[in-house]
Amino acid sequence: MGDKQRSESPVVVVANRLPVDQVVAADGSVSWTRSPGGLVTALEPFVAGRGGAWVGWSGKAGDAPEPFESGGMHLVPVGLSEDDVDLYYEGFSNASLWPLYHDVVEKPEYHRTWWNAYVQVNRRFAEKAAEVAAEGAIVWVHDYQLQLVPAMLRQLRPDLTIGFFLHIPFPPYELFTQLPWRYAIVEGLLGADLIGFQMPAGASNFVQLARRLHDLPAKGSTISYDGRTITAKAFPISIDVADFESLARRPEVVARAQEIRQELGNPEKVILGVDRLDYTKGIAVRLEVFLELLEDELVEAPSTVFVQVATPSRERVEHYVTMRETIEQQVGHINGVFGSTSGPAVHYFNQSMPREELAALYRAADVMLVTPYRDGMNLVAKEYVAARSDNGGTLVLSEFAGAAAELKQAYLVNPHDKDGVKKQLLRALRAEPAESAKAMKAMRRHLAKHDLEHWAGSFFAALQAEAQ
Ligand code: ADQ
Repeated sequence: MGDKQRSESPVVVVANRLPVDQVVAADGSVSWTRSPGGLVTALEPFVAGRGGAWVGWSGKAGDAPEPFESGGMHLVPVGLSEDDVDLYYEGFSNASLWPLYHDVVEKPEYHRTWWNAYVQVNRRFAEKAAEVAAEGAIVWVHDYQLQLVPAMLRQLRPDLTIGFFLHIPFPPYELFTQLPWRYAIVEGLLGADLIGFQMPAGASNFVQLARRLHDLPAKGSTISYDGRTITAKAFPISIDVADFESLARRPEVVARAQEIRQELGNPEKVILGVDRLDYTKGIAVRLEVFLELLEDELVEAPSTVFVQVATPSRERVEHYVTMRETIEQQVGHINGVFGSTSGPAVHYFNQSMPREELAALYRAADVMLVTPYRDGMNLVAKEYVAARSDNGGTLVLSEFAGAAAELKQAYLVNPHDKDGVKKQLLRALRAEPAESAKAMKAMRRHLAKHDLEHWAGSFFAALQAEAQ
């Protein structure tokens, strides 16, 4: 079985999650539906139809289901126990690494039990990948949950070409070195031939670490280690621009956008926020700024409304529970003071929404507020621009989101500077349509060329070049 699988997969993706969600019916039968995420769309063409495999967790604790075929891909589940989910996923990945890599916006916790689980689970992923990869295969490992996999995999299978992409920021030396297991993480990543980051700063932070922490010779974007040359480079991720744009152009989506404005009471201005409910996203600062603008009578409700959609996320991690309470209190306060019988000032939805509804919201919004304290890229900003084929709307964007390096015509803000955010939000609300259309057009031109296919294609090409 192992040998048969081995010869079958010349391309292997390794990610925390499989590209499908498990659905258990009332009668206990199990089926799988394709997950809506963009990553699947981006990687599918490189994996499907070539006998490619995808190694990942099903999203449910328990034994790993048997490997199966789906969408032309060989899917290889990795099992996580309840404890693994607690310690490896919610613990080390989401309560140690996530805050550390996002500028310690919240204080990271370091626990040896979490780390031990991280090592064990990473080994499990590496072993599965080693089983399914063909001789000389290309393996692409994803994200902060699996940073030890490259070195573990190389040890098991030195014949492979290994790429790694980090979807979140990579912190500077001064922050990273807090980590009690800093050497092991850097060594884990150095198992790859190519390490991709969202931003050039992440790549250079990593090269600096290799040099300063491990005393390795490094020049530009390359590091010499263990008789190999490793490249650390930026590959800014994007979205399927054409697909999102055509969704947003559908007559029913355009009609829904109008309907949304009606349902909101035909306000003059609609401000929109769309995020995973995460403390890195700066949702609270938006609410504070909106409250101050109302108090200062610089905006008025309900002629101006703020719609915030926040998908529930990591609900068992403590920081997320307290943050949600804070946000809900803020919304309650603003609506208590500034709401009226004709409607609230803030429309808050703690829900996930279908893509069609998101696209309609983007088209209904005059101002899109994207204010993360730190964000690898932020795809919401790119989705907003892709949705605005009418060249309408304005984007207020944190300079600490990776997207700010590309969407330069946005109203850029420092989310730590409330006066600055207030000023830019007001400018965006009062922008001349001709001026904002010009900015939107320029951002759309950039995105048209830098889409998801461009991202995945350039990473694969660079990885294939390493294989030669
Ligand atoms: P995230 O932190 O999850 O991603 P982001 O890039 O904004 O952040 O992607 C969020 C996705 O979820 C978007 O596609 C958005 O449409 C969707 N979404 C958000 N709220 C939703 C809702 N209420 N209902 C339905 N869908 C919703 C991580 C990194 C980012 C990086 C990406 C990709 O933190 O910096 O851009 O990976 O690499």
